[in-house]
Amino acid sequence: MPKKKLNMGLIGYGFMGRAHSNAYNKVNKFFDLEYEPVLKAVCARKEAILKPFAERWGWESTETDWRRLIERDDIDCIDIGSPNNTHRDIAVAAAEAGKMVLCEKPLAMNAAEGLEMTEAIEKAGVANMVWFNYRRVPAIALAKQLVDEGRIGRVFHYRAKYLQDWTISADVPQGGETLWRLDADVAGSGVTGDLLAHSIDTAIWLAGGIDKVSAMTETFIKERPTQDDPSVTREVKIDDACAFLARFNNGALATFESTRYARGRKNQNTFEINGEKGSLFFDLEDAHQLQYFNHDDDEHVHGWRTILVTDSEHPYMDHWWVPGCVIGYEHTFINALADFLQGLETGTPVRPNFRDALGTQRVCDAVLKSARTEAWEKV
Ligand code: SOE
Repeated sequence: MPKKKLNMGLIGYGFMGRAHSNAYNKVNKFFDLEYEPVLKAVCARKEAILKPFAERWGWESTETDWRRLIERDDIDCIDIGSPNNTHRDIAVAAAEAGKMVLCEKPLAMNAAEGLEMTEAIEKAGVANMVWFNYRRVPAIALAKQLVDEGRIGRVFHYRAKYLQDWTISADVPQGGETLWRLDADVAGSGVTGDLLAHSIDTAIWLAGGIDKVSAMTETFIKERPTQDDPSVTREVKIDDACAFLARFNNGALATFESTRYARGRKNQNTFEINGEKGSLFFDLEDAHQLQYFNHDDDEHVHGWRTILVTDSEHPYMDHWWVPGCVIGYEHTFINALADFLQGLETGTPVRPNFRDALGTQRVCDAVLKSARTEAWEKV
């Protein structure tokens, strides 16, 4: 049967531009889907970088103004892979033009923007998804399955860490094409929006909504040179590190920690959930494994088991290789895209949608507020 074509317009050619372009190229090779994304147009301001990017990834055309991309009748779906301070305007305009919208995380600079975007999307009634790609790590999806099957029972504790080390040197500049994550005017926040948003999205998915938080943040290096002009030094306004306590709506207690100053940690995203009947532990640096403790096991074999999440019975793995052959980071985007396309096919919309991501954004806002007020803040 001929596939239904979905004409994509991607904005951004950075890290996420590559990850998403790769997903568009691969998804129909590994998943049997009614829809097929067509790489219609990619958009970014710098044509000299854009043209070779488009050629490399197979984009049919280019635009240097996102408004023009949205105006085009031959584009069905806008994918926002540009820096955070562009998300709101693009998403609202795309929704008003009746386009489907995919958006990179975090949803917005703050919850007020996120609400505007969510309302525009819901008013337009367009299909949407936010790329919280770690939900599509098979081991994390398996954790969700085990929680939903009741295997760990009532949750008492949730413990999340998201650690990196790439900004320790004071020489790392801020702002500009590749280092906008260090510029609060472009990123909105530091590790809270960039890294903890992932941890919060996963936590809400696995353990339910968060009621209130008590946070502390620190900016270790107070001034940095700017990337575009290293002779100019500016104050750093992002949070380099953040730790917070949280209470879930269901009464569970949680701790979250994130930093870009954990020497030796490159992308260590972990969580442990302790429930009445069992516990789960995951570490993104060992992404193909899920650790599970089952209290119902006979006592003499009690112990943590390590599940190698590569069998065809495991989430997503029937689309990939034979048991024991692991998949990686880029596959999480392909899995997410497949879920989005399947949602169009079945009429059951994919999650996380804009409304879900707004929930995460609200937690981020409460965390940053609590760090300022030094008090517990309701989400
Ligand atoms: C930051 O270094 C970063 O690239 C995040 O922006 C991504 O969301 C995360 O998945 C990997 O780290």
